[in-house]
Amino acid sequence: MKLFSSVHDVDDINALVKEALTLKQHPFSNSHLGKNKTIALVFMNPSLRTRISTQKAAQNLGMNAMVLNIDKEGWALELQDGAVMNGTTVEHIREAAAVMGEYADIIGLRSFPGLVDRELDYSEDIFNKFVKYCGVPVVSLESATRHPLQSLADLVTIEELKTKARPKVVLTWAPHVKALPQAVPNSFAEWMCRADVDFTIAHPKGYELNPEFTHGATIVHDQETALQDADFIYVKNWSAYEPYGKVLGNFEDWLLTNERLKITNDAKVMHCLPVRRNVELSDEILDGPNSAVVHEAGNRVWAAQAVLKRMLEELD
Ligand code: AN0
Ligand code: CP
Repeated sequence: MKLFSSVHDVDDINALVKEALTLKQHPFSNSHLGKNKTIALVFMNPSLRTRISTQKAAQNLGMNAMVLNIDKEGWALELQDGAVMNGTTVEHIREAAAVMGEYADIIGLRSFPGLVDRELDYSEDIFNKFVKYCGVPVVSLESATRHPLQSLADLVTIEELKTKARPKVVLTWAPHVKALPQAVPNSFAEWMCRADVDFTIAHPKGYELNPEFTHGATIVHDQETALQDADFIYVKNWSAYEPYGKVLGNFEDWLLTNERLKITNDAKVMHCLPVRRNVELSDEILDGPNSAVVHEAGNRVWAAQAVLKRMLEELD
């Protein structure tokens, strides 16, 4: 694997899930694969889980991991081709990415969307430029429109915790105080539409995701209807796709409660984290027996390790 930016970069998602679960049982079974290999984890935005789980995954494979918070510790990057750089930007992504490619065998990149220009965000301008100029395999640590390591960890979690062959999985929108990217729900939907699950998306009217990601899902605008007999509930806020990046209203009644869990099949509740308590998810759910959020975050290591293993196996 030379690129991990979406589900489209994976031939067989079930095999990758299986690989992650095998690595969870035997974390150090491939610890020679990454000997003398280096991964650079480049962050243009904050992170807790992605940064540490990917670092740990790399270490389990015997790699060296270097982390650069380029937004805080690097030079201000210019992204425009042909720019006359007489303003605040100090270094062009052409040189910055190429130089990092000299130091690393694999690069991980996190680059959130601006949520202003939809066309620009959905063209994955920053991520694609980085891939083009760095010249080494790249793994997405969440780009403008997708978060594939999260989605793989989510699928691993569902595979582990499911109690029937084809569970019902519901992605539900939740309230938030800020405009958040569509990357996590886009990506989750894209993976679930290819997994062996019965997949429903619930959101208030106006929060429709780009249909490119949701093709094949059942989409409803009533949370209660969606939750009927659900085995997994994936809670996430996102801003509108149209009008792009906007918060359309509070919809406080979309906050999941224990009362609402009663109509589910004792559903496990998932969230990628970080979560705002009592805004996106209630204390009673997060502290209750149905919460799978910490378990899910733990699986980020095995998802990252499965992907890095595939990349290391194909390094020149
Ligand atoms: C980010 C998002 O919603 O994409 C990162 C989630 C992993 N969340 C926030 O900015 C709170
Ligand atoms: N879920 C996730 O990607 O968390 P971080 O933003 O903390 O990396």
